[in-house]
Amino acid sequence: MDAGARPLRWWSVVAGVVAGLVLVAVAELVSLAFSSSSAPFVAVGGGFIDIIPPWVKDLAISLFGTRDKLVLFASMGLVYVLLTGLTGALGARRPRLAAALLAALGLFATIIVLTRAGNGAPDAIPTASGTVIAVPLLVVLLRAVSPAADGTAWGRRRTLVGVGALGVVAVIGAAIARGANASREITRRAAQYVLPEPASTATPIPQDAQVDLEGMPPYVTPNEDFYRIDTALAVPRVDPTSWQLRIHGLVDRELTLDFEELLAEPMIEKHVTLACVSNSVGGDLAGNATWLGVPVRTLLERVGVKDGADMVLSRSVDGFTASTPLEALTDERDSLIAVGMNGQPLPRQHGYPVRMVVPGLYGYVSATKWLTELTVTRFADDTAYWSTRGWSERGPIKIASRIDVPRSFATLTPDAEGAVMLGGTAWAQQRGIAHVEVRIDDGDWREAELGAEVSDDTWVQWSLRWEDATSGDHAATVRARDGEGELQTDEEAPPAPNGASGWHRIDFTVG
Ligand SMILES: Nc1nc2c(c(=O)[nH]1)N[C@H]1C(S)=C(S)[C@@H](COP(=O)(O)O)O[C@H]1N2
Ligand SMILES: [Mo]
Repeated sequence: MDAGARPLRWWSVVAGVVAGLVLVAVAELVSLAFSSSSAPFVAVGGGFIDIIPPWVKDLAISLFGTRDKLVLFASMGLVYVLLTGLTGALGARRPRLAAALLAALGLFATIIVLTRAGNGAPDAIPTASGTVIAVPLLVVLLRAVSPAADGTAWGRRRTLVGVGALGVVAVIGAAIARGANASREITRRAAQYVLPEPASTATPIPQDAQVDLEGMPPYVTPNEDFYRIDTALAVPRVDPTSWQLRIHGLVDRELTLDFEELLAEPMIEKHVTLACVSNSVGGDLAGNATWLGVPVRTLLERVGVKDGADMVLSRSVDGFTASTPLEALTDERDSLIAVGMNGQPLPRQHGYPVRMVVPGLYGYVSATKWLTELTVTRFADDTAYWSTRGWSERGPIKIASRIDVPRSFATLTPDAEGAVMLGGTAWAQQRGIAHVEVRIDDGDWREAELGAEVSDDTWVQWSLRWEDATSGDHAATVRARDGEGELQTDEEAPPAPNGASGWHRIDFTVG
C-alpha cells in the first residue's frame, strides 16, 4: 500500500447503503397511497424486462423457471446495494458528490416510474419523496460516521448502532410495504380480469330453492360468507401471470398450462355444495356456490392416463396435497379445475387463481385451492396431506341434515293459527336428497316440505310447519334419506377419520 492510499471507510459504505434503503422504504410506503405500479423497484424491474433481448429472457426462464422474477429482483437488490455502498465509499471524502450520485439514482428511478404504461405524474411522488429524504440523510450519516466527528468513544458507538438500527428498520419497513403493495397488485388484477363465458351454463336456480323463512341461510352462499378451511397461516398470494398447472405422473404426455391457456379452454358452470370433513353434526362447514371451470376430465384425456393409475394427487402452491380417486375426476360428475365462484374470480381465500371442485367428496381429498400440480398416480404409491395425519385416504361425503331454524334454545312464537315453522338444510352430493323427516320430542316422524331441488350435487332446504305447537320446552330431530333410498344413520361418529354422522337435534321453546 503506498503512502497516498486511504483506507476504505466501511462505515461510510454502510451509511451509503442505509441511506439507499431508506430511499426504497420511504418510496414503497408512500406508494401505498398511489398506484401499485408507482413502486420504484417494480417500475425499474419492469423497465428492465422490457429492454432486455428475448434470448436473455428465455435463458432466465430456462435457468430459473417461474422463479425468474424473484431472481431478477434479487439481482436488482444486489446491484442497488453495491451502487449505494460505492456511493457511501466515495462520500467518505466527498460527501457532496455522494449526495449528487444518490440524487441521480433517485431521479433515474423516478423517470422510469413516469415512463411506465398507465402511470401519471402523481406516481412520481413516492420515489421522489424517498429521494428527498434519503439525500440529506446520506450527508448527515456520512458526517456522523466520519472519524473526524467529535465525540467520545461511547458516543461514536452509539452513533454506529443507531445507523445500523436505521438500516434494519428501513429493511423491515420496505419489506412490509412491498408485501402490502404486492397483495394490492394481485387484488387489482383479480378484480380486472374478465371471466370467460361458459360453453355450458348451469341451470338457473329456481326461486323456491330458497325456503322463505327468517333465519334460513341463503341458498347460494355469498363468497364473503363461504366457510374457509385450510392449513395456510397466510393466504397464499399467487400471481396469475406466472401461475402454471403441471399435469404429469402416469401419463402418456405431460402437460403444462399457464393461466391464459387455461382460460382459453372451454369452461362449464356448475352448482356444487362443498363440505368439510371436520363439520360436526348440525355444523356450518358447508357452502353452496356456482363454480366456473374446465372439466378435469378433458385435461386428463389430453395427457392420456396410463393403465394402473387410480388416484390424482393435487398439489397447492403451499404444499397442501389431496388424493382424489381417478374415477371421480373422469366420470360424468364434471369435476372442475375452477377459476370462478358465483360469477367472480375465485377470492384469494378460496384458492385464487385456480382450485379444484369435486362433487361428492369432502374438501380435504379433493378441493385443492391455489392449485399448481396434478400427479396421476396410485393410492399404493402416494399419500396426501391429511392421510398421513389420521384421516382416511378417501372421503365421500356422508348424508347430512341440519336444523337452521330455530337456533338451539330459541323461543318460537306461534302464529295466529297456533303453528310454528322449522327449517333447515340437507345434502347428499352425487345421490341427492329425496326426503327429510322431522321429529318433535319423541313423536312420530313428520315429512318436511323440500325446497326446489337444483341438482344431486347441491343441498336442499326443507321446512316443516308444526300445526298444533304446544307451549313449553321441546326438542326437534332431523334425518334425511338420499336419492338412492338410504336413510341417514343415527349412529354417532366424530369427524375423524372420515366425517361425522348422527342426527341433528336441538332444544327450543314455544312461548
Ligand atoms: N391448498 C389448500 N387447499 C385446500 C385446503 C388446504 O388446507 N390447503 N383445505 C381443503 C379443505 S379441508 C376444505 S374443506 C376445502 C375448503 O374450501 P374453502 O375454504 O374454499 O371453503 O378446501 C380444501 N382445499
Ligand atoms: Mo375440510
